[in-house]
Amino acid sequence: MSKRKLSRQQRWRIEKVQAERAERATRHDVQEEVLLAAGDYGAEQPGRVMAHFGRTLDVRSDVDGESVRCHLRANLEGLVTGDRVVWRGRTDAEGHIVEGVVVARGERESVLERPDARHQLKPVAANIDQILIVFAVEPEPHANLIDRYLVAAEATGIAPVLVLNKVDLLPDDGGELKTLLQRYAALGYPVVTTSTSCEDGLATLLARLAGRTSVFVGQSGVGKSSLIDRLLPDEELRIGALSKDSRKGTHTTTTARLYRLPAAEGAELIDSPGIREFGLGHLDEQQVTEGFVEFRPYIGQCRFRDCRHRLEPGCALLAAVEREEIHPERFASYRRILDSLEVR
Ligand SMILES: Nc1nc2c(ncn2[C@@H]2O[C@H](COP(=O)(O)OP(=O)(O)OP(=O)(O)O)[C@@H](O)[C@H]2O)c(=O)[nH]1
Ligand SMILES: [Mg+2]
Ligand SMILES: [Zn+2]
Repeated sequence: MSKRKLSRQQRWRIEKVQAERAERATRHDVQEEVLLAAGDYGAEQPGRVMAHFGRTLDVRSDVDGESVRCHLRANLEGLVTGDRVVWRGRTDAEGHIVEGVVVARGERESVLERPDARHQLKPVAANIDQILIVFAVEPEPHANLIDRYLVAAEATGIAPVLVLNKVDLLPDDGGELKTLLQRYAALGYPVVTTSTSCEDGLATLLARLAGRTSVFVGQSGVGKSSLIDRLLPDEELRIGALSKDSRKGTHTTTTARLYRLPAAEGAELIDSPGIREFGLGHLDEQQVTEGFVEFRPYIGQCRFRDCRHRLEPGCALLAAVEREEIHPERFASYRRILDSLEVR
């Protein structure tokens, strides 16, 4: 009996030792794997995505403000400019961070999305307070382009601002565009007129940018990158803002990039590639209707609950157009957008 007991105790001891050994071994394996995966990467630290280049990103450290080229953990997809991230840096012999790896994405306060060629919504930039819709005297904006941008902006819930650039090319009387701009100002939209050759406009723009993260959107060639180039004092900061495409002789921007503007306190501005056509196929009819801010008081006031505001009797929107409380061109624009949704 005692013999058996002893052996049982022994067995128990042996098992215990083996179990401890096994546990130590797996723990060691895990540690080793972590060390291997991390290489000589340092501690986790917070940062912000400054630009996105497919497989790699530029991340600015929140700690020292330096930008580092980073690659991504395999499971991290869909990061965009403006995203807050957690990353780790790898240092060289002198202790300089030479590259990094992004290990996690932070919560997004807001995200600007844009439909791609296949009408699929794709995020363009994150954590934005303000969308600056840039248009210009040249290329001349087609009739309802601004309305499309405004509807898209209203749907994101991020405040839009209209920026008319190249006012140096305006006729002396201001022309039709000035009149158009006044119409939007009357709707309550902040409006800024700029030219890369006019300090006044640039100062007004800077004042609007202070203390916020803004994104420039608009057609190609309206001068988004040129404006950023003028707002950045430092040659070094301007990298990429106006890198010339030598084949086409243009400055076409290909990736969204975040700039900090030292000329205004806390101003961050994201440049984004121009787009030929701003599709609204991702929105439904109600979102488009609500995207016209001056329609809002009349929504739900029509005689028929399912009123589509075409020819229906008792339509509150049509009546408001009749009374000139809604501008007929804005209403026509609204109709055009709805028709374009139906084509798809
Ligand atoms: N006359 C005039 N020309 C301007 C002004 N701002 C920009 N330009 C010119 O407009 C052209 C296009 O400017 P960009 O800054 O590349 O335009 P962008 O909006 O960044 O274009 P994408 O990157 O393709 O979206 C350039 O030839 C600029 O020199 C301006 O205020 N006045
Ligand atoms: Mg550009
Ligand atoms: Zn109606």
